[in-house]
Amino acid sequence: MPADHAASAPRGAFITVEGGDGAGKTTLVRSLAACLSQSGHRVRVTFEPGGTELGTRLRSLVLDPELDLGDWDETWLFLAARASHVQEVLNPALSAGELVFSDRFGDSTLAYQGYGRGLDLDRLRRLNAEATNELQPDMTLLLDVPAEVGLARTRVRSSDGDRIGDADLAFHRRVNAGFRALAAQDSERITIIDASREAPTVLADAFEIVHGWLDARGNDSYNVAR
Ligand code: Z5A
Repeated sequence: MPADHAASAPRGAFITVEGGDGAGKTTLVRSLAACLSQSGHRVRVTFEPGGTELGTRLRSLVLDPELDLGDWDETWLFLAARASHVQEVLNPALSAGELVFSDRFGDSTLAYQGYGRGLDLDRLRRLNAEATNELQPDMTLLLDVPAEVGLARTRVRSSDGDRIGDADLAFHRRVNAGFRALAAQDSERITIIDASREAPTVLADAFEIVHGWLDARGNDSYNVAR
């Protein structure tokens, strides 16, 4: 592509929502997307593991409580799902100028497989960079809730177990502490939101943060109201 075309090509915005199990990510992403669509943004909602045919199949494998998987085997499955998600969903949507929300992305691998399982963080960062071809979120909202509160929410919703959700409380506490450590290391990108409050309060905070960030960024190619 000629340089002048590359400079003027639309590029959407990529926002991820992260947090431990039951933090309220799915609830927030859906309602945030609805609010932003109503204010004229072209919004895409997607999630990991999933969002593609391969991702959906890998998701059922990696969460299957009957399957005995090693920690690195588990990691490769998440990375393969991510690579297809980037190629088939995220890059095309961003190239089309959309405002993309992903329920989980690379920080989940660092928090769960790195801080939770104890795998080498530098290696995980390198593998994440390879799987995503270096795609990084422009902004990340980290929903922070005590592990026991999040797990209680998911257990009220469903009694079906999964390989990762069923890990012990100490594992989920390490994951949450890992997310907070990632936010401390990259405070420009990651904003922590107290997700122990009621869902409408969490939504109001998140909307203000995202709206303010979009205004400050000033690039409204993903805004059809332009
Ligand atoms: N995983 C990994 O290990 N490595 C990776 O690289 C990636 C993922 C990408 C994905 O399964 C699993 O894979 C996940 C991490 C791991 N671990 N597990 N298990 P998943 O997508 O099924 O799991 P999840 O991401 O944790 O989703 P979740 O359990 O559905 O949680 P959530 O999306 O954060 O919460 P929610 O569905 O919006 O809400 C849960 C319930 O709480 C529901 O009944 C809501 O109505 C309620 N809720 C939501 N917000 C609130 C508030 N604010 N107050 C009270 N109740 C609320």
